Formats: sequence, structure tokens, C-alpha cells
Amino acid sequence: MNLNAIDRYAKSLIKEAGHKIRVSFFNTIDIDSKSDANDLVTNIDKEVELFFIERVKEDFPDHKIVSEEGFGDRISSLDGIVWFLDPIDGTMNFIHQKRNFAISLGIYVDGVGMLGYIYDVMADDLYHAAKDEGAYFNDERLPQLEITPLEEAVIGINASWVVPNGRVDNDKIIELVTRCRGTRSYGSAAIELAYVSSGRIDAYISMRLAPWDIAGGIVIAQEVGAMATNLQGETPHLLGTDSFIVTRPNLHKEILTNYIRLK
Ligand code: 2AM
Ligand code: CA
Repeated sequence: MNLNAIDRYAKSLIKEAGHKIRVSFFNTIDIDSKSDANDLVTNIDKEVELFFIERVKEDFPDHKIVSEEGFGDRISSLDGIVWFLDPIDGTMNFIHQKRNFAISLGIYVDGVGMLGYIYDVMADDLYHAAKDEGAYFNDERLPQLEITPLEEAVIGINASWVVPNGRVDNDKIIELVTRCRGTRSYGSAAIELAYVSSGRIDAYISMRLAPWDIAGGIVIAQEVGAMATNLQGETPHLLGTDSFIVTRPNLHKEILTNYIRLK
């Protein structure tokens, strides 16, 4: 297996898909809802997913591809080469804002993240990494993350976890958002992961994410020394949804120990 060739191939697919998405704004976009009225999908999510699947199946028939809209493979183990793809992470942003959404892709070999990509489509910014070879923002190498005290940290978190909810003790989350310098919510887990890895925010927390939301971002995060786990502090499960936290190295234990009480 030639990972360098797969890396070049994946980057060219991502750029081509990004172009398709940008052009799609010239046409009418069909919007549907999935599990509930606010869980949105468009014809573009599906078309971009099918574009990746057709190419990968043709050129790498032994690779598996696991993707949000369900046209890819269903897997019950992480054996072999698996592509975790979200064709549009941040579909609500895609529809409402026409920005702040990403193509998110992680390529794993026997469960180990080898290649990771987050493409901010409208900014034309590609965050990418290969295991043990460093992470990049376009052509710029991303430095190792330094420590930041919680009082100076900007935390990515969705307001739905700060109000009473079924997953986490929100009184503790209120303490956290009161203590840190500020909070942000970008509406795309992949972009928030890219922002932690590039030092624009200091942590990102979510109670429920899917493998395609985080698989690529985890590879990038690990290359800059960020800590990415579920909220039990374990490696995130990539065979189903899981909670998630990614932080600068010093903030992980502090936030998990003092501010996260799962229900
Ligand atoms: P999506 O836009 O691809 O659906 C929004 O806070 C972030 O959470 C986005 O990355 C969004 O991805 C993701 N998300 C929204 N609903 C989700 C769900 N039911 N399960 C997992 N991830 C979800
Ligand atoms: Ca999506």
C-alpha cells in the first residue's frame, strides 16, 4: 500500500468535490429532513458522497468507505483500509449561511488513523495530516500546541449542552463556560477540530458525534499534540456515535475531571 499515492488521490478528490459544492450554489438546492425537522440533508450532500464512493470503489476496490448519507459500506470491524467521509459537515450552515461547512475525511488502516483532511470549502482552506509526518494548514506546517490556562481558553461548545439536556450535567458546563475566557459555536464539528489543531480555539466538546465527523480531525489533532477522546477519556469509538472532546494538551484532564458529569 502506497500511502503517499492515496494521500495525493484523496486531496485531488476533495478539491474536485469542493468545486462541485461551490458551483451548486448557482442552482436550486433540494432540502430534506432526516431523523427530525432540524436534521437536514440536501441533494448536494448525496451527490458529493456518491462522487467519492464511485471513484474510490473504482480505483481502490478493496477499500471500504463509511459515510453519513449511507451510500457507502456498513462495517462491523475496523480491519483493512476504511475511509470515513462526511461530504458536508455542517449541513445547516451549508443551507443557511453558505459558509462554515467542510468536507471531512479520515483514512484508517486496521483502526489506526493514517491520513486526515478537513476542507473548509468556501474559504478554500485544507487542513491535512499524515500520521507521524505533521499537520498542515494548506502548505503551512502547524506547530505543536502550547499550554493555555483555562481562564484564557476559548471553548467550542454548542448551547444545547449549556441548557438542561439528557446527556450531561449542565450546571457543571455553566461553571466551565463562566470560568473560561469565551465560547464559540461554529456548527461544524470538523471545522471546530481544525480550529483546535490550528490554535484558533483551545478546546471543543460535543456530547454526540458520528465517526465521519471526527475521524479526519483526530489524525490532524494528534499531529499537533492535541488530546482527542470521548468524554470517558477513551479513544473515540468509530463504529457508532460517541461523545467527544479535543483540547490543548493541558486542558483535557482539567475539563474532564472538573466539569464533565455524564448522565
Ligand atoms: P452534520 O452537519 O454533518 O450533520 C453540529 O453541531 C455538528 O454536529 C455538525 O458537525 C453536525 O454534522 C453534527 N451532528 C448534528 N447532528 C448529529 C447527530 N445526530 N449525530 C452526530 N453528529 C451530528
Ligand atoms: Ca454531513
